Amino acid sequence: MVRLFFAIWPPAATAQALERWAEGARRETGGRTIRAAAVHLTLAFLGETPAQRIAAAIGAARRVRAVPHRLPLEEAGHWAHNRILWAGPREIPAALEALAQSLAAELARDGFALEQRRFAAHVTVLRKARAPHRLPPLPALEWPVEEFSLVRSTLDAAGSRYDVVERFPLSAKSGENSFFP
Ligand code: 2AM
Repeated sequence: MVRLFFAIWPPAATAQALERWAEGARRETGGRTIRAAAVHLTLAFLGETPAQRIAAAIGAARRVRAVPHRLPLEEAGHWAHNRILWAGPREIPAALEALAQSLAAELARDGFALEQRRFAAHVTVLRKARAPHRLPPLPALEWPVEEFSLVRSTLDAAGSRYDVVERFPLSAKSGENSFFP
């Protein structure tokens, strides 16, 4: 069995800025900041999956049709139920919602049982966080979404390690980004 999920990864500078911001917020919340290399936004969580199903997950993801877009991160918050501090968009961009929906539909067609709860686009930056009284303002963050990835998560002494199994580029709508002289 392997622990799998689909996610998008931010540019390194954005991930580093989020880690720095979380270090500041940690004075309020305690807990453990997510290191920059591990910062991501989960699109679909498969959980423990038989290794022989990896090919089916890749096949489903290759059928996804979604367009590149930008992901604004304008808001931060704390969830009491899982004690995470997160950053996310004020409103989920339509293209991101469409990407998550298309992926969920293609996975369902291949028999992957995903949770039915609504997609809550968020980036976890701190775990085991107390509710903050006040958070430092988020910096300006650039996140062009041009691909998504199937990722394997392995638990070790240092926490979760993430390894990209396969990447799936998003392609612009036909005609939009093409030029034939
Ligand atoms: P979290 O950051 O909100 O905890 C790898 O574990 C990724 O999968 C994390 O982004 C984590 O979200 C997400 N994840 C873990 N368990 C999940 C679940 N049961 N449903 C949806 N996402 C989950």
